[in-house]
Amino acid sequence: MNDHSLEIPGNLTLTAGAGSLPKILVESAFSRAEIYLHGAHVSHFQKHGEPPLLFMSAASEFAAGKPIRGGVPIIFPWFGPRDGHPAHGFARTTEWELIATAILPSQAVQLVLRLPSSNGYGVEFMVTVGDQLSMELRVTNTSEQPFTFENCLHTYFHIRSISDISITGLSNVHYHDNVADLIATEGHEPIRFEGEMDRVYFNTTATTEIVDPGFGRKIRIAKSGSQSTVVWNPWVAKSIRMPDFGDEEYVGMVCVESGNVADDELTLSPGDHAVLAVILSSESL
Ligand code: TA6
Repeated sequence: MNDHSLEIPGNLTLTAGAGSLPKILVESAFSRAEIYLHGAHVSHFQKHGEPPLLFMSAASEFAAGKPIRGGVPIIFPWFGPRDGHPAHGFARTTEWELIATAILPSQAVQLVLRLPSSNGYGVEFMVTVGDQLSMELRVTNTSEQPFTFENCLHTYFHIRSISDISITGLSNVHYHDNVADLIATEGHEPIRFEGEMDRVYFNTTATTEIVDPGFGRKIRIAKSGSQSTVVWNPWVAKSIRMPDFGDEEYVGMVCVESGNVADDELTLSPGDHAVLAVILSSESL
């Protein structure tokens, strides 16, 4: 367990969460959040008076070596499957260390977690909980060799109904469709869902928005240090195949993920660093 001296009474406390995994509870003037040391995983964020912004599966595991199904999984140092290794890398199933906490002049609560690593790179994750949820994943190459990696904040959003939402901001962007296994270009209309969707949009720094009439809100996903946006909903068949995800839970979630994956992978020279930043905000429709 981390040093309780980093706690901020009334704003940031360490407790035992699901599966007795160490969890950080954050209360800001605007919102509340929960972050597990397991995977430095933001599992909850909710502005006062709004529905939760993030989806969390009721069937999620909370156990050593297992990814949490929902919230914001940190995908590093690779995205997707890799023979003989866990899909989406090991950062999300590693126990991170809480190394700093602060209350900002804006009254937002900020915390920094570090990935214990001696593999020639340093990884820190800064979370700022206020009226918005800001996250920054900083990777530094501490070795003498170039370091190539993928990263992604694989965010699960809480929505009222997948059939009613639309996503804007990706018009005319090329993407790889992992369902149909083809390359295509997004049209001009907002993205809507009628089945499983698993698309990796390339070369895009665009801010995207989820328009959710069911909850009467628009969620904005602004990013920097990211060339890829992934849009995913498992729909029925894949939901049934996922043991840590309810068969019907696909209705109330959508993933809009920000990172650098596949052809957008990053290579750092010795001593260089890269910061992937995402700012999540919401407003009434
Ligand atoms: O982000 C889309 C994706 O790569 C999908 O293909 C699906 O596998 C999803 O991630 C979840 O992956 P996980 O390893 O968390 O089950």
